[in-house]
Amino acid sequence: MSVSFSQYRAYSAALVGARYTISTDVQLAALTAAGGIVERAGLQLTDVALNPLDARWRGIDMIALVEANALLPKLKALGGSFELDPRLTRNLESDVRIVLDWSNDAADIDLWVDEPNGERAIYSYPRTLIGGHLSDDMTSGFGPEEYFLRRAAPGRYTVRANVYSPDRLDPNGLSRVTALLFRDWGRPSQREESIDLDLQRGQHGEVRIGTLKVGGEK
Ligand SMILES: [Ca+2]
Repeated sequence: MSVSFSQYRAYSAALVGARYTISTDVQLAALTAAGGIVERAGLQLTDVALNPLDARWRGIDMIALVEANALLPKLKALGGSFELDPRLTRNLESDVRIVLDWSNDAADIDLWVDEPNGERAIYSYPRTLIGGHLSDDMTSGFGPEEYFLRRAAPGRYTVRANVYSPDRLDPNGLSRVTALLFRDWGRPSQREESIDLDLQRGQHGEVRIGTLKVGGEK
């Protein structure tokens, strides 16, 4: 496979490693090891942010930058740090962040988010009136695609995946899409829900993944 594939795997592994480490109730004795994992993850994400991959991975640099910025304070809390160019250090916290990726190379799946006011964030309309921002449309590879909304209006946000190229799904088995739904991204109060959805052979069109509620409801 190409270099960009291995870079994507490094990106993906970095995220999984960092997420596992941070979500684990780390004991004092394990802090150093945990910090090392998060530090490596931060360096890998920074590398992806600074060295854009080929056209298959359009937009992954910005998504990696968002992840790297969120890792830095967590690593500092573990007693470590990693170098992040000051020009890339930003306050990228947000009320809502949604990330979609999928298990098959060369598949085109699209993240759609329906907002409370009836607008849909979609590749053809990536910037919505309330400030929703969809990352670049990935038309091959494994994703990710990201929806980012700094200040969310109250209401329901419905997350959908649109299977655009079903012929490229694995004909011999299931293909899986994974959505991560974050509230309070990059803040101490951050929380997330992970939703996996299996796609059948030949399945195409839109499929509802889940709903994220903001304000007014528990
Ligand atoms: Ca896509």
